[in-house]
Amino acid sequence: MALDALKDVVRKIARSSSIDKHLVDEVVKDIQRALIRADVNVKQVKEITDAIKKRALSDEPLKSLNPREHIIKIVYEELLKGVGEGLEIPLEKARIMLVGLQGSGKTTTTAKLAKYFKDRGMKTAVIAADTWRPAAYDQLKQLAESIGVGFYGEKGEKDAVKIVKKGLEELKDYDMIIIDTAGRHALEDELIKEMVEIEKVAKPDYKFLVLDAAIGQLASKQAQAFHDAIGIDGIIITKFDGTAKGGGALSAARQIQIPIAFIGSGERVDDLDRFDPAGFISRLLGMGDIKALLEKIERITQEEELDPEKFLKGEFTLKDVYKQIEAMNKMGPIRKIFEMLPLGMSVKVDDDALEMTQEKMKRFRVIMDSMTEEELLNPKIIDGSRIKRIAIGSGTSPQEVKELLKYYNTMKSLMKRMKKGRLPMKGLKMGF
Ligand SMILES: Nc1nc2c(ncn2[C@@H]2O[C@H](COP(=O)(O)OP(=O)(O)OP(=O)(O)O)[C@@H](O)[C@H]2O)c(=O)[nH]1
Ligand SMILES: [Mg+2]
Repeated sequence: MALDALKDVVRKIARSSSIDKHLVDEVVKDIQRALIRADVNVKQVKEITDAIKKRALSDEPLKSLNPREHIIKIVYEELLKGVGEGLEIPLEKARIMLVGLQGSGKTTTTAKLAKYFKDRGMKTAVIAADTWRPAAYDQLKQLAESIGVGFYGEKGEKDAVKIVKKGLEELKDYDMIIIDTAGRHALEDELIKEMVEIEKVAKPDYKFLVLDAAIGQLASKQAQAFHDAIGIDGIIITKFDGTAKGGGALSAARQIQIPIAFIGSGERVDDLDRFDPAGFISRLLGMGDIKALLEKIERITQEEELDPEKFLKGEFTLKDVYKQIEAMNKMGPIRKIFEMLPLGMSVKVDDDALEMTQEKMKRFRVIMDSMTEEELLNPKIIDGSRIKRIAIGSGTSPQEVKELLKYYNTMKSLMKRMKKGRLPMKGLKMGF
């Protein structure tokens, strides 16, 4: 991703021996290049980098920061100004209507949102109001079933407005209702007419435009057109994972002054994050997003009935590991968790050791069943001969037992690192 180059900029500043005009020029050029490559609007790039340059050479540094931290803080603040606002949706009864062009990710995002609100304790349902694409009904129905939320749709019915009307009646006991609509190749009159009619019936509290990040700078034109046609309350950027041009959609939101509500970065129903500008920029710069990570841990440990304090301290035994694995699985791929840690704070591990599949989980469970109570509570005592015994007892191999132990140890140290990150950071202290 082009924006990843921003992490290198921060590294460069952090490693520089002194801060002078030469370094500032270099840094500004690097940032310009990164933003332009990411398809951020050129005028905006100039605004951001001009401001960084001006402030870097004239602002009086805060006493608590060294000159390097001072520059990083300026870069952070000016980029933050450049992305515009986020939109926090209170967990109250509401209706959300998604609109967007064909293939932008509406149906997938409908499911992701449903999961998001369900995970936060809301009684959630979705309505399949895309009567344009024949497979749309099945796609959403399947997704809704897999995440366990309510669903309403009428296979074969061509009148989307009728479906929405009926759906709202059927689903009146639900708190959060998300409506998936049809897309078209372009914003044609027919699509506008349908959107307006659905809106009249649905009376959504939020109309979200789903924007594919891969369209880069075209995003601003598209967003403006939808906004003019039906009025948009927020933007959801999708496919942020698969494109170098994500900066285009980010700057579009800023240009037309519509908040970004969520960012989708993967095909799984969990790959959706609320857009928190500070956390987002912090992550982009490699400074991590400890706040979001802790929120996530808090929520998941609650679900799994684990003690978040112990979890974070790495105080757990193999007995807890099964629950831990479940909890970690819910947090999404380990790679994404690492992205939330500041650079230098992340532990070096190979992804394979932590990537957990259902099958691996089952095997780990069988292995744990062959351990004694003592071994489960104090895994340190598991030596070579015990490994052999456990492997034979569980019908696995010593290799697999070792893999479980490695998993356990890595998890422990990862949690300890996170705990450290929770300590109040002075200024912008980072783990370089
Ligand atoms: N990598 C990635 N793929 C995504 C993301 N969101 C959606 N997709 C994929 O994009 C494709 C289109 O997604 P849909 O949700 O069907 O798009 P849609 O807007 O409903 O499309 P129409 O109903 O045809 O208008 C699917 O293959 C999704 O898996 C994302 O955030 N990242
Ligand atoms: Mg769809």
